[in-house]
Amino acid sequence: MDSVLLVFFSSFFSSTASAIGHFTTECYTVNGEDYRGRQNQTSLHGGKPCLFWNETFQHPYNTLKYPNGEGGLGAHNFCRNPDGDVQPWCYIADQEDGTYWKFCEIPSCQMPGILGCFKDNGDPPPLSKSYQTSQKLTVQSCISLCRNQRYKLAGMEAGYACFCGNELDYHLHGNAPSLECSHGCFGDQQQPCGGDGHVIVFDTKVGACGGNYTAESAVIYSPDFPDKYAPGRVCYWTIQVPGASVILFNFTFFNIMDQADMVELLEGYTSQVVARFDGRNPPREIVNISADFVILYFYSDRTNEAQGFSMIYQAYRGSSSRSAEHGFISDDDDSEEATSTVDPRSGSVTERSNTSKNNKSSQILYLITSSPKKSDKEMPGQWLGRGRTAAHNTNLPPFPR
Ligand SMILES: *[C@@H]1O[C@H](CO)[C@@H](O)[C@H](O)[C@H]1NC(C)=O
Ligand SMILES: *[C@@H]1O[C@H](CO)[C@@H](O)[C@H](O)[C@H]1NC(C)=O
Ligand SMILES: *[C@@H]1O[C@H](CO)[C@@H](O)[C@H](O)[C@H]1NC(C)=O
Ligand SMILES: *[C@@H]1O[C@H](CO)[C@@H](O)[C@H](O)[C@H]1NC(C)=O
Ligand SMILES: *[C@@H]1O[C@H](CO)[C@@H](O)[C@H](O)[C@H]1NC(C)=O
Ligand SMILES: *[C@@H]1O[C@H](CO)[C@@H](O)[C@H](O)[C@H]1NC(C)=O
Ligand SMILES: *[C@@H]1O[C@H](CO)[C@@H](O)[C@H](O)[C@H]1NC(C)=O
Ligand SMILES: [Ca+2]
Repeated sequence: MDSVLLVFFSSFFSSTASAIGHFTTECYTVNGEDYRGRQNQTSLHGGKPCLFWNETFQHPYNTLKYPNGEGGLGAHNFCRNPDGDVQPWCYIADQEDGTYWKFCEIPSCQMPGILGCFKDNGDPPPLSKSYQTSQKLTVQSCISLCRNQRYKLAGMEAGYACFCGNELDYHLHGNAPSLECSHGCFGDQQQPCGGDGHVIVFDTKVGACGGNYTAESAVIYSPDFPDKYAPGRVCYWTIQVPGASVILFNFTFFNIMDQADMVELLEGYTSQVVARFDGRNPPREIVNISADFVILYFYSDRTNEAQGFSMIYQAYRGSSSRSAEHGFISDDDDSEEATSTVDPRSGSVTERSNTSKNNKSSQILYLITSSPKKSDKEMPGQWLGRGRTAAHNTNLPPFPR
């Protein structure tokens, strides 16, 4: 299953190489509110040209009203999602039918974990194992339903229908443009829940509270993502990549408002906390940890929930950052002793890893050293301004646009 997904992802996101990982998408949120790419027409094939945000003063979203780059607006005409709609969009020159904005079909903007949008003519349905409808459907309510029944895939259709299954016949059910799946969920109009005769399919790992990762690269989402994380969540994920000497962690989206909720990265064998993030201390750069085993920990208290985070990690072997650029893991050579001395400047972490200790993993007692209570008092870092997503959605009015 994982290899099927990997093949799918790598063929889907094959256009450009990113600084980290093989996920070359420009979007890590389900609705592309984090899209900061440069597509300036509503579709690459025969789309309408987008208007410049610094010239759309007849409409609610423009650079006079949002002069500080809120929602990614600026003196450009790139597709954006400043109001938390289901997809990035832009204003277009007025049409005769009264249309003055359009969703953008952006191939490079697809949250990892979405397998795609597929046609469903019902015979057979793309995901056939379990089926439910709900007037309060959200992406995560469907994913949770399927995950709790141990299915690997969850599909949403027409805003209120949820399907579960383990396999999807990509050939039988053609891939459709994401626009066809941009019907708002009945339980949250900002999330896409498929369309008429179209099902949007997610990996049920999205938004799970914990998990075990061994791939050299993957994306991990906060619990309940893309919904807000629930109160009282305590989750941990193990990231253990045999043969790795360095694992890099890039938080591509981070929206945690309060100081009690937090994310930690722990060295796997010692359970030593190497990085801690919360509302006042969001991640500002990539975290390098020289180890082959890291624990990601999340805690939320009983108030003030937020959307959480998405994080991509990439493991490397080799002893310099130069070789790290090319050093994808080959799993048969674990004789090399890791002697990585990653530059300890600016918040990065230097740790020795010992590949001969790999077998400890199966016996390790997951001991989270910093209990939430303890952490309240020893909060590192200082107030340096909000995380890049903190101002998002909160001060922008909803419709009309
Ligand atoms: C982290 O990931 C984002 C999204 O892929 C990317 O734009 C950014 O450049 C990465 N950060 C670094 C330092 O590579
Ligand atoms: C869109 O961007 C491309 C490349 O940057 C540019 O050549 C083109 O003129 C732009 N189109 C519009 C409508 O601004
Ligand atoms: C808007 O921005 C574009 C690109 O920076 C610029 O060419 C144009 O003159 C600007 N329009 C106004 C009204 O300032
Ligand atoms: C991860 O592995 C641990 C230890 O083997 C196991 O107890 C736990 O259930 C696993 N978690 C998941 C989500 O598979
Ligand atoms: C983290 O590792 C990357 C790749 O090895 C390197 O480019 C970057 O400079 C490192 N960052 C720090 C702060 O050492
Ligand atoms: C690695 O672990 C082995 C066995 O636990 C130990 O003998 C060796 O000194 C360790 N090497 C390093 C670099 O820590
Ligand atoms: C690690 O575990 C594997 C299988 O679990 C075993 O074959 C191997 O001998 C172990 N290696 C060490 C160094 O204990
Ligand atoms: Ca909280």
